Amino acid sequence: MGNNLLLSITAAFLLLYCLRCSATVYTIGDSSGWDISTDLDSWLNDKTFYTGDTLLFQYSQYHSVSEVAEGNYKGCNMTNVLQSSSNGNTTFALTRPGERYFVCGNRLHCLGGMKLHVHVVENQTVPGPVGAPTEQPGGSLPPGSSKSDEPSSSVSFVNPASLEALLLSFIASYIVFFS
Ligand SMILES: [Cu+2]
Repeated sequence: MGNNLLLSITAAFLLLYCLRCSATVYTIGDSSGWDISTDLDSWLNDKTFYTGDTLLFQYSQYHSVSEVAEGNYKGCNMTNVLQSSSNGNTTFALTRPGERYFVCGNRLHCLGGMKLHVHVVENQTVPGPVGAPTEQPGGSLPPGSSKSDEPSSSVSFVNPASLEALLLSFIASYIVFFS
């Protein structure tokens, strides 16, 4: 009995987790890392970046990573850097849809191709109009609250509402007890 309860709780957590496990951590260049020799264009092939994903830059002491605006990216212009790091292990969270531009802080490396342009799309559960800013105020989702102005038929998997958690644990219990 106690075992079943534990199992259903575990199952519920696994289900909840998997509904949101689409978030991916991308290691730039995979095993080659963020390096002048890495073919970043090939690495970018067939990759789609969604909000919630994370970019991981791993690099040697000869490199760094800076996020810059589009114009600076094109010209490898290192003024007005948005954010920068040189600790060899840097993550950038893709929190909103749009364009992100990264360059190596060494301008010669950047000119040699050590630069990365990432197009971030809204997580697929929210189809929304293309190019329109998200209408959620700051993306703040207080736990346990539900939006009353949304049609009840469209339950978004992005929002870990408590109702959803409750439903999931019921489903999990059902699976455990009848298997
Ligand atoms: Cu470099």
